[in-house]
Amino acid sequence: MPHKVSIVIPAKNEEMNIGLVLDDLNKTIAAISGYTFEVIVVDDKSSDHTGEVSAARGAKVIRNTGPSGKGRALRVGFENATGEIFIMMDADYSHRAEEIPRFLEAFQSNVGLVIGSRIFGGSDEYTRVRAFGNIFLTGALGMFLGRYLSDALNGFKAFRREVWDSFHYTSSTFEIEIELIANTLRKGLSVVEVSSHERARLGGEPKSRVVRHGTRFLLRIISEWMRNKGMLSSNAKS
Ligand SMILES: Nc1nc2c(ncn2[C@@H]2O[C@H](COP(=O)(O)OP(=O)(O)O)[C@@H](O)[C@H]2O)c(=O)[nH]1
Ligand SMILES: [Mg+2]
Repeated sequence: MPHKVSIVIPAKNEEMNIGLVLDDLNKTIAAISGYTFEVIVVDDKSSDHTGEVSAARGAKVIRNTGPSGKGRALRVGFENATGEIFIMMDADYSHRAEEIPRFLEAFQSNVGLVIGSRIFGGSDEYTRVRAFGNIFLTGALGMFLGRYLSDALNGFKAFRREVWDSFHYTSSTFEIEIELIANTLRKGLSVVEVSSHERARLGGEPKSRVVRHGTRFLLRIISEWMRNKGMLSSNAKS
């Protein structure tokens, strides 16, 4: 039986980009053998045609009817995903679907999570502030959680279903990147990186804010560390 892969794309007001993202994705997955795929777009009360554009390209569109946020949207998407491997990628055309085979090939026996690294692959979107923030936060994650990576924060990730199923996730926004890494390590699985090139967002407005979300990343790193030390209650599913 081929492995089933669920690709989950959080999208808020991305009508300018999501069509091209899904065109590339559909072309890529059609050429990959040995796996079956489902594509889920989680639309979050978009005021444009994100949902319609996605459905027209064959994606399963799920609406996040609760409060908005990338983390909340991804949680809704994973909850509805039926694959054994989950991939998350952005709707703004910054992640390259052609790299997906590289992520899938990285799943050796004990690998739980694969991260696309912009340090190896380069980024067209990095400002100095963003680059510094990413290096600082990725270093802080290494110090607190004991796994030194090059690019913890990239939203292009693939992970085993058990990394999702074994825990109750609570992230509302972008800090879900940290929660995924912490839970993979907690499960005793390894986190590896593959080279990934980030394009600049094609159109529309970015939703992340350096200070607001940078602070959330840091607080999340510290709270995951406290959880490891037993200072916070466990988030494992009973
Ligand atoms: N569904 C949903 N998606 C979101 C939300 N905020 C951000 N995203 C999506 O998350 C991805 C990354 O967001 P982006 O604004 O490009 O931030 P970046 O991380 O700075 O590149 C994009 O696909 C966005 O559409 C949200 O509140 N709801
Ligand atoms: Mg982006």
